[in-house]
Amino acid sequence: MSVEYAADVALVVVDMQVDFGSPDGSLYVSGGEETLPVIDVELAAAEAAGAPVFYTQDWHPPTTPHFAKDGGIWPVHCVQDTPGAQLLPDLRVIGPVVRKGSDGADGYSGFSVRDPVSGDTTATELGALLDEAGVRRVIVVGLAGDYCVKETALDGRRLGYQVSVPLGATRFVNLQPGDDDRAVEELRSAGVDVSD
Ligand code: VGL
Ligand code: ZN
Repeated sequence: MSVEYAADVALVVVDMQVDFGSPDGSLYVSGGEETLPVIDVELAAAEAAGAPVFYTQDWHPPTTPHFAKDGGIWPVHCVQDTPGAQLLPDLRVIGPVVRKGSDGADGYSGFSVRDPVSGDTTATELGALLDEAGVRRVIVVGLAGDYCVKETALDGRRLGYQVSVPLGATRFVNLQPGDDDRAVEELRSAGVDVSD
């Protein structure tokens, strides 16, 4: 276990969904399923310490500027109520699930979504849930390290939390070679505690 859990330390499990974490998923993140046992250890540690646990779920409508077919960059993935959008069957779920992207909004952070037309950002309920629980540190795990995990961690810093990302509990898309190293550098520059 990389981090000490406590009642004011939350574990945030990002987008551990079939389309990202299953080898036949439509936006499979290489090695994504290998994070399951690692995340399971984090879940057990969080649970034992009475630390709150939250999950995010990418939850897109069938048409959204997030998808390449509609002007974005991604293959169709995590469409609401489809099997690919389900949390991985082997993931233990012991806390609330925050969905993002539901109304066609874009963006990668678990804390906020962005209107693709106006660019306005709106908060998801994650920040309020963390504050209600009195959280000061957030441990961010899941998929993918260069998108939703990174943006959730960076937003967490902007919102004033201490943030940790244990690298064994994430995997990277690497659209461009080296995106993983660049993401780690960006996280560290923002004051995120990135550990192996
Ligand atoms: C994600 C690409 C597109 C992620 C979501 O969860 O990291 N990546 N949508
Ligand atoms: Zn998405």
